[in-house]
Amino acid sequence: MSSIRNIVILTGAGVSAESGIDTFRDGGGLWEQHRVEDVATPEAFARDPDLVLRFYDMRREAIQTKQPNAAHRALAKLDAEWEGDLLIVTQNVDDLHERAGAKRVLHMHGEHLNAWCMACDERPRWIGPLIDRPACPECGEAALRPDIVWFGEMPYRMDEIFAALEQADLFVSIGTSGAVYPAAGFVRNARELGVETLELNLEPSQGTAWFDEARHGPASELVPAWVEEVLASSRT
Ligand code: BJW
Repeated sequence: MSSIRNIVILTGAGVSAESGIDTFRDGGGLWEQHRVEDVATPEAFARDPDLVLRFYDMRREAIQTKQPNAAHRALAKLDAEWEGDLLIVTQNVDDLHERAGAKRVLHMHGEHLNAWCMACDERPRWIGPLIDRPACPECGEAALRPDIVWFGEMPYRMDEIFAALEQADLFVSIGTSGAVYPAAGFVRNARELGVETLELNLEPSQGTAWFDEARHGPASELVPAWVEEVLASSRT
């Protein structure tokens, strides 16, 4: 591991699970309470905007009461101390990586605390509800939607992600089921590029066979232990 300089880390809902934020596909996860096609597609928003806005207003409010856990803090420590390139590509739409202190974070599926104005294309910071159709602070139009990448929409900053994978020596996937593409394909992209791959997840993900190594258990235990390991190896 001492030859590792550039790291790409993919995180998913499992990283925030121990902060009390529901995952998507575990028992009791979000999709058991709401059919995904009812809330997380552009078609659903066109069909029933009130349902979709209420769903996201509820979750935007809830995440503001949650706190980062040991996994977020360990990744923030790695971000602060790692001298090589490092990119935390998160599928999560909460802000717990940032609140733990991480700086090199890319939100490929958007952010709860942004709105997206469909009239002027600006993405203002947004902490309150959208259900009452507030005016966009930039253009004044009542055309704000959650800044969330729904099924069928293009995830953000894919060029930056692939550029980071091309330079990476290590790809680590943490707390994600490997069910949603293109993120689920990153492990195969990394392998094709000759990048070492590691999975840290509660249980084997759908893509677990693609990883060089997989460790299974809670992120709050696996991630701090791995971070200490990788930082120690960089000092030898
Ligand atoms: C723990 C833990 C603990 C628990 N410690 N671990 C057929 C084949 C292939 C692809 C497609 C297809 N049909 C359609 C597609 C494309 C589609 C897709 O992938 N669909 C699949 C369902 C098949 N993808 C898209 O549409 C994407 N766009 C796209 O593809 O554009 C075209 C394109 C092509 C080529 C290149 C680039 C682009 C957009 C996807 C948008 C995803 N959006 C969502 C919803 C956001 C809205 C919201 O938040 O409400 O994003 S879906 C949802 O899933 C959310 C998540 O970010 C994402 C991933 O979920 P995640 O994070 O993996 O959570 P879970 O719950 O699935 O897993 C949690 C894991 O944690 C589990 O494994 C647990 O065991 C573990 N865990 N506790 C450690 N304590």
